[in-house]
Amino acid sequence: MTEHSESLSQSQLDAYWMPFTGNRQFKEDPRIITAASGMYYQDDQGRSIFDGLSGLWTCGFGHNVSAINAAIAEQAGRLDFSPTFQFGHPGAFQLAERITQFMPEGLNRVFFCGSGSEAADTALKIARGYWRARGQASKTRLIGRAKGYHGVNFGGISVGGIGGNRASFGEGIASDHLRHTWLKDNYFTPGQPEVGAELADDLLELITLHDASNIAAVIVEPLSGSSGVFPPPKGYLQRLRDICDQHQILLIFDEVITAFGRMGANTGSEAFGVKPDVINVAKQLTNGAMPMGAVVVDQSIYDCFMDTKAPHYALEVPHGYTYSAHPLACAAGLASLDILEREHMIERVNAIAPVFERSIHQLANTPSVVDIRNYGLAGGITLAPYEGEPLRRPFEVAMSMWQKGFYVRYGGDTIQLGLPFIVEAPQIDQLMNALGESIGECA
Ligand code: PXG
Ligand code: PLP
Repeated sequence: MTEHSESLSQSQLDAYWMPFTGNRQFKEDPRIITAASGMYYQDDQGRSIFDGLSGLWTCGFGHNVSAINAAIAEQAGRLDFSPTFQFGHPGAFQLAERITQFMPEGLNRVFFCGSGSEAADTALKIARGYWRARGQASKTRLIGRAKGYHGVNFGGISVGGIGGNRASFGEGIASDHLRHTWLKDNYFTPGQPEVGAELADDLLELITLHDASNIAAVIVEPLSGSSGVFPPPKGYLQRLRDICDQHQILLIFDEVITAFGRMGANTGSEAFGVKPDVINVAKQLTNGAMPMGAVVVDQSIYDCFMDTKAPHYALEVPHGYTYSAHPLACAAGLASLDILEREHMIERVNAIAPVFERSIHQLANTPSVVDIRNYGLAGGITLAPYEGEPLRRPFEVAMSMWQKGFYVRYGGDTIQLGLPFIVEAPQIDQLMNALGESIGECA
């Protein structure tokens, strides 16, 4: 029996409650991926499908990277699991130091977790704990931004700014939101938009409302990914940084999508030239081969926790996950960061990003395209809603693309593209031609 002829029973299909999926539609018409290599998946019909989102923004180097697989296998044969509460294994320390080599100067202490959502809640707790350790326990308020995505845990959805992810779940953590930066004046701007830096002044209004003595941190994605790829307006992030500095508010960059190459730089911080106090990473850290997230903090934050009068054996922060710094994830992370460097992945992104930019913006005149945005190897296309059914068109476009042999992400009113770092011009052409056709079909 070939691998792609294996079929799933109805009761197997029924048993799995799929994440962020229309389960009823999926189970009527399953899309089953059985294998992957390089930039292509194989489905259970034996078709080859181009990976237009690098997994879920995870697999920039392509799939089944032999050096990563070998590192995981080697680690599994030596130390499969090890408790990381009160004990350590070498890979955790090695990966922590390795990560800091990709971070801005001073961000050199790393707390591990299992995902981007855990990174968000970890960073928010660190921010509150930091001010408490500094004797400013009233600084608890957390500020996010509209259209922000910080995962799905309670902290993350509270600061997150995607209504659909929060509205069903009742009270969260007290938080406020800056306005998003998606302005009509900027529609169809390649790269960073010119207009909108002044939107950072929303933070000043929130400071007037709450007083800085009650605000712990602002968390933003330097480029909002999940809600549709929104690069920051020129000057916007610097303005946020300046206001945070003036008012002693921590600035957290959620770089779960932007770190480790997708922006054509080590981080979004580097790409956009603004240094936060905390950077969250996940996804590309292991090229998606193992689940892992991390929160990287400025040394002054770590030092503040260590500067305590509590006994030296006491916990400085009562926080951590069973799978924090899992040995297999650490092995995958070390192998991935080696590849990022050795195979000049960031240079590759920078070389191909202009081709991607030209190509995606050629869809501008396609009917029902409202806006197109891009930066590095991330792209977002907003589509006009069908009357009364705002979410249907992107879904139909993505399904049409799947039929044509391309995986693209749809969410809300947008189609998102996150091409593998190893993509070349012919694949970009094929993808955009197919996408133009699919959008046309759903007009
Ligand atoms: N922060 C950011 C900025 C993210 O992009 C998370 C946190 C949460 O990470 P986890 O590992 O808990 O999922 C993310 C994840 C999409 C898409 O299609 C984006 C994400 C996840 C799945 C799909 O844009 N972002
Ligand atoms: N729930 C229970 C009952 C547990 O024992 C634990 C961990 O020991 C957790 C939740 C947390 O799990 P994790 O550390 O994987 O986040």
